[in-house]
Amino acid sequence: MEISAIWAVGLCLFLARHGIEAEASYPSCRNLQSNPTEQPYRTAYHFQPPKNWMNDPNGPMYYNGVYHLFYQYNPYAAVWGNITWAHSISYDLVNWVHLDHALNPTDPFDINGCWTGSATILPGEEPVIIYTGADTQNRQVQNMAVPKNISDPLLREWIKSPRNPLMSPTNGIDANNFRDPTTAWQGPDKVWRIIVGSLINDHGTALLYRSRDFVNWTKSQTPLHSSNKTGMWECPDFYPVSTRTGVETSVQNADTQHVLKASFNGNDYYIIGKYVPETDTYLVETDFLDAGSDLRYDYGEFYASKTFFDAAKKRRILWAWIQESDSSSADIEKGWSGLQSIPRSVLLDQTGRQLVQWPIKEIEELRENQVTLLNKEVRGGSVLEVPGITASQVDVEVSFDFPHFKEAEVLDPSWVDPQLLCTQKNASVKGSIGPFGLLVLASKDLTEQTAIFFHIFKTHNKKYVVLMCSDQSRSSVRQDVDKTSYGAFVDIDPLREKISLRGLIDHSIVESFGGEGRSCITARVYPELAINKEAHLYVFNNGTQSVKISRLDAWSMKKAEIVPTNRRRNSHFN
Ligand code: DQQ
Repeated sequence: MEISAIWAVGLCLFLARHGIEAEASYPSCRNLQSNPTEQPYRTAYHFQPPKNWMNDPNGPMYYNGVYHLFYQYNPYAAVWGNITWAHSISYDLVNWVHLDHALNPTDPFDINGCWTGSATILPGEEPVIIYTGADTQNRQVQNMAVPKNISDPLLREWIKSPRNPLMSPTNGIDANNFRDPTTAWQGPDKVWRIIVGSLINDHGTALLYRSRDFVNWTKSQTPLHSSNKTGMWECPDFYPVSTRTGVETSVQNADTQHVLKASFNGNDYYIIGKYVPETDTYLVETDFLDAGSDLRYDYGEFYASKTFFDAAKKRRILWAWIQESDSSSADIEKGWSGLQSIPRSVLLDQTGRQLVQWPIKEIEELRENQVTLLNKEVRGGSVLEVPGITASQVDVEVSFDFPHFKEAEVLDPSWVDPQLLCTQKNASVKGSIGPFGLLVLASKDLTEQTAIFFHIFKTHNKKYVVLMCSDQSRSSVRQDVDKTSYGAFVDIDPLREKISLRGLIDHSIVESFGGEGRSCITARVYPELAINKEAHLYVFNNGTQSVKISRLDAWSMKKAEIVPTNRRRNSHFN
C-alpha cells in the first residue's frame, strides 16, 4: 500500500474510533471500503450485518414462533464503539431479516454504550431484556427493557425501564468490572436469580442477584462461584444440560448437570457441576484451569458466547462472536468486522465429562450437489481432491479408519499443550498415524491451504491420544494476517470408533467439529489465491501409515438470505 493510502486508512480508523461516521466526514473512506458483496471474505451462510462492527450475541430467544438475535453493533464504523443492540429475526435460524436497533445508547444509564445482556421469557410469556449500560461516569450498571407492543410479532420496539439502573456497582463492586447479566432462572421458591460477571479481589466471579418481581434485585452475600486462577469473567452463562434434550433454564432435576461458562483469556471456558437451588450452591469436582482440565466450547476463535433454550425444538442453542484475525485497518478497508458462529445445539456427552456441540439441523437446508467418497485408502504422503463442489462454501463430513493400525508415536508426557503440539507438529511434519485430514480453502498448487487434521499418539501406559489441529500457517500468502494454529485433544478411542470431522467452510471462516462435536475449532482465514472458484478441497495424509476414508460427504452450500427488512427476496419473511 502506498504511504498516502496508509495515511488515509489511518485517518478513517481515527474517525471511526471516535464515533464519527467516516464516509460522511471524509469521502475517501468510502472508496477504501470496497463493496462488501464483491469481497472474497464476506460469508455466504454465516450471520453478519451488511456493514460495520459486530461483537457479542445478545439476548437470543425464541418467542411466538420467531427467533430473535440481538448483537453488539457499531452503527458508524468497522471498529468497536458507540455500542447499540442491533436486532435481527428469523424463522429458521438460517435466513435473517435485520430490523431497526432495539437499544440505542441515549440515556444517562447507558449513554456510553448498551453492552451485553440476556433475555428471559417470564411466565405469562413476556420477554424481558437485562443488559449492561455504561453510564454517564462510565460505570457499568444493569438495566432492563421490555417490548413496547407485545402484540407486534417481531417485537420491533423496546422501551427501557423508568427504574433503570436496576443494579449498580455499590459495596465494593468495581464499576469497571460489573457486566453481562445472564438469562434469569427461577428457583423452587419462585425467586428469580441472575448472575453478573465481575472481578472481586482479583478473582473471576459470578455475582448472584435475586428478585421476586424482576425489578428489585438484591445481591447475595456469596457469589454463585469464583476462581482465583482467572481474571474478569465476561459474558457468564449458567444453564442445565442433559444427555438427551435441551433443558429449560429454570429446570433442575436428578438427570441434569449445570454448566457454568465464563469468557476470559480470549476463550470461552466451561465447567460442569451440580446446582443446589435451595442454597444457591454450585458443586464442581473440576474447576476452571484445574491441572489436567481445559474444557472450552471451541479451541479457536469463539468468544462471548450465549445460549438459549429453544422451546419449539426442545434444544439448547449456542451462539458466539467470531472475530476477525486480520488488522483493524483491513477491517476499515473492507467496511465490516465480526461474524456469528453457526448456531450449535449443545448436549452433555454420554460420559458426563464434557459437552458435545453440533450445527443446528436447519443449516442442512442449504446443502446442494452432494459428492460422496466411500472406502478410499489414502496412502501416506498422498493428497486426494474432493471434486465437483464449490469449495469456498461447503459443508463436509468425513470419517476415517485404519486398514492396519500399527504403532503410533509415543506422546511425551511433557506435551500437555495441544495448541503448542499442533504448532510444532504442523501438517507438513511427517508422523506415523497422521497428520491426516482435510486441506480446505486450498489453492490448486497447495501454496495456500488450511489443514484440519488428526494425529494419533500413544501414551507410556498404552492409551491412545487423538490430537486435532487447525493449522493456519499456510492459510494465506498475505503476510499481514494472524496465522496462529489451534489444537485440542479429542476424547475418542481410535480402536473402537471411527475418527470423524465435520467442516463448515464459508470463504473466511472454517468451523471444525471433531469426534462428532466433542472438540471444536473455529478459524478465520484470508486466502488471496484460494478464493471463490479458485478454492479447492482435498483429503491428505502425511503420516507413514495408510488411513481409509470410510465415508466422505460434501455439499456445496447455497447462500442464506440475510437482508435488511426492505430487501426481502422471497417468502421466508412474509
Ligand atoms: N463485550 C461487551 C461487554 C462484554 C464484552 C461490550 C465481551 O459487555 O464484556 O461490547 O466481548
